[in-house]
Amino acid sequence: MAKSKFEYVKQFESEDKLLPNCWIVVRIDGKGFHRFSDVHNYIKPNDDRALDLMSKAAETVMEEFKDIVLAYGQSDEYSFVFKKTTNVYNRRASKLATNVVSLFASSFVYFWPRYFGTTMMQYPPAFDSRTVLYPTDKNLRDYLSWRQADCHINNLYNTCFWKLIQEKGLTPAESQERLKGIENGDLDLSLQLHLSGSSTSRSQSARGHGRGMDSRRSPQMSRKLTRPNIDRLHVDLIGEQFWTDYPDILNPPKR
Ligand SMILES: Nc1nc2c(ncn2[C@@H]2O[C@H](COP(=O)(O)OP(=O)(O)O)[C@@H](O)[C@H]2O)c(=O)[nH]1
Ligand SMILES: [Mg+2]
Repeated sequence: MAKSKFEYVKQFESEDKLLPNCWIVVRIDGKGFHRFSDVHNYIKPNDDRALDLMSKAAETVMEEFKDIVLAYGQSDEYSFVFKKTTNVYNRRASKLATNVVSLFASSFVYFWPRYFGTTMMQYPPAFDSRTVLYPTDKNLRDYLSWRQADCHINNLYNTCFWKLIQEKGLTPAESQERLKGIENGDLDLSLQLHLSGSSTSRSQSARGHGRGMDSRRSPQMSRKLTRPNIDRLHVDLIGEQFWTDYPDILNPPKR
């Protein structure tokens, strides 16, 4: 068929194919969730309904994209790790980022009533998305450690901040002042779940399955989710144990 004279405009589209042989991480993050969480009366500092809804949306993304080997989430963000050899959307960065984030956002809205009951959503939330390449396994593990360390630090601070307000009657300004200059190591709290964030792994042959999970959340965490091989875990990603228990994540079996 003859091409129209307008066809040339296609040349303005830029090529954004990601390098081969690298881990692809797509990270999504809620836009203005400081306000969104306030407007919807999220429990401070951690609202389990919100965290569970985020994990449900992440699982929906994993059901659609079979090449995601691991997802890690905390607060209003989620990271999705695609296996190195994935060829989904021909590794086009914008296709990957936009499809993941739009499915995540629509799932967040779709499943909202399941987690928030009669609490109405007051306005439509938005999420941003980016793709990042990690050439080595170490880079990937360091990336996940970075996000989990961020989760620890924020939770230590937030938990102390809100405890001083809720239990000691301080104002937010007084609480902030009190915590100024205190080292993270001194904020000694046993909040394993909230400190760890949520990981969702696709494990074909996890050795020692179930180890390292937080027992306080055991009914939920030991539950098999919609797809039989997607598990919701609350584990330490920084140490060695998780990677020993789930060797398939870094070395997915060939299909
Ligand atoms: N109260 C509460 N707030 C949360 C929770 N999860 C996320 N948030 C809020 O969401 C914000 C997310 O951080 P960030 O992405 O940096 O801020 P944003 O630019 O406003 O989205 C946090 O600072 C909190 O205000 C939660 O479980 N409870
Ligand atoms: Mg945000």
